[in-house]
Amino acid sequence: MSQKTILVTGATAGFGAAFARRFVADGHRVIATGRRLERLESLAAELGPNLLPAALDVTDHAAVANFLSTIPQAWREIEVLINNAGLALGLAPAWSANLAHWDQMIATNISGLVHVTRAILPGMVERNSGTIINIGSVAGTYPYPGGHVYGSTKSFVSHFSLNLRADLLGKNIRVTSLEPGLVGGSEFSNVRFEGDATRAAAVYAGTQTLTPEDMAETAAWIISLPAHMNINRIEIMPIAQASAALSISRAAST
Ligand code: NDP
Ligand code: 8X3
Repeated sequence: MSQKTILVTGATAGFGAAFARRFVADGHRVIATGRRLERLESLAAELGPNLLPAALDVTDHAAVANFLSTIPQAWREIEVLINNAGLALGLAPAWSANLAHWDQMIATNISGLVHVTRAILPGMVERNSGTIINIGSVAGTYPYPGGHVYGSTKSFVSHFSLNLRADLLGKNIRVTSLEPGLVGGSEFSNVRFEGDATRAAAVYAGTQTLTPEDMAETAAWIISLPAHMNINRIEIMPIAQASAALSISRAAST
């Protein structure tokens, strides 16, 4: 196995921290980014010199554009980019949802992801080598009440990934949209419900969810595949989840 330099966005919690732990354990070097630098420094203390902590808010377009120039030269040839930073905010119906929440989801899950991609991709093209894993969601394929903008940002992630492949045809650069269902053990629902721990815990109550480590296992598999193999999209649910959402309102009068 050759050592790769891997950039993970949103490595302060959940999937991102699990990616960092798994990739370092597998012998790779990880640039762990996010807004909460103290979390990244704790990861560095835990994982040693193969973890480079670097604060990066993906919605700060100037910081993203300058990012490579701010890290040591020896870490700038990114072989794997994991576009993981993302969030859902709220579950209110579209007519009463908080517009600031919608803006923040779009700024993070769409604009942030494309700006990071645009900053890292030219180096991959120059070297004719690289793998990008974009973290989508089953919410990008299956609608659910209150999912409106969050789900649509993840539809964007899936289709952007396929479109990148169209541009990259003929180059040795892989792009995958990794689309999980219910994953516990992260801060996702705490963020969605703005710190309401009881409501967040209820999302995972009485069921066996996927885990951030399952996501890391999947990403480790994707990057370990022979270079000619590209996983375009991969959708994963826990056995306890299925799509069964088509519904009919019977309340209308005839
Ligand atoms: P967490 O809330 O645990 O982690 C989200 C990460 O994103 C944090 O590290 C956070 O870091 C980072 N982040 C948020 N906003 C920004 C920003 N502006 N700039 C940089 N980093 C940011 O959630 P998960 O680990 O569960 O989610 C990871 C990804 O997986 C997300 O894209 C999510 O949509 C997706 N997903 C999650 C599922 C689940 O059920 N948990 C299922 C399907 C997809 P910080 O706050 O320090 O900046
Ligand atoms: C996270 C999964 O179903 O909560 O993307 O939207 S879901």
